[in-house]
Amino acid sequence: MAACIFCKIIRGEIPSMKIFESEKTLAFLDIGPLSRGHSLVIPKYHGAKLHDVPDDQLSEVLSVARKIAIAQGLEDYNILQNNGRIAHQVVDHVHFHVIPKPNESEGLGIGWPTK
Ligand code: IU
Repeated sequence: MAACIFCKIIRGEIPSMKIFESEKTLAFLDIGPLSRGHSLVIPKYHGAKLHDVPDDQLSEVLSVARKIAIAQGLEDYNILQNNGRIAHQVVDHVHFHVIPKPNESEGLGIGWPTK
C-alpha cells in the first residue's frame, strides 16, 4: 500500500534495522523501543488488522518471533499484537512486537543506566 509506513520499510524506501527477511516476512528493530532489542515482525502482505491478512501470509510470523527471542537469549519477553485504536494500535499494518523483559536490576536496558 503506497502510503503505509511499514510497506515503505518493506520496499526499502524508509531505512530500518532489519533482523530477518524472507519472501513473506520482515523483522526489524522498533524505532521507539520499550526495552533494549524490542523488535517487530510483520507480514509483507498489507493488512491493517489481523483479520485482514490471509493465514498463508501469517504462517512464518510466530516462528520468526520465537527465533528472535531465542537468538537474543531471552528468558522473559512479551509477544504483543494490537488491533484497533482502543487496543493501542498506531500503525495500520499488522505487526507483532517482540519485547524483551529484562530483570529489575537491568532496568529497561535503554536510556540512562540505572546504576
Ligand atoms: P502499535 O502496536 O501500532 O502501537 O505499535 C507501533 C510500533 O511501531 C511502535 O512500537 C513504534 O515505535 C513502531 N514504529 C517503528 O518501529 N517505526 C516507525 O517508522 C513507526 C513506528 I511510524
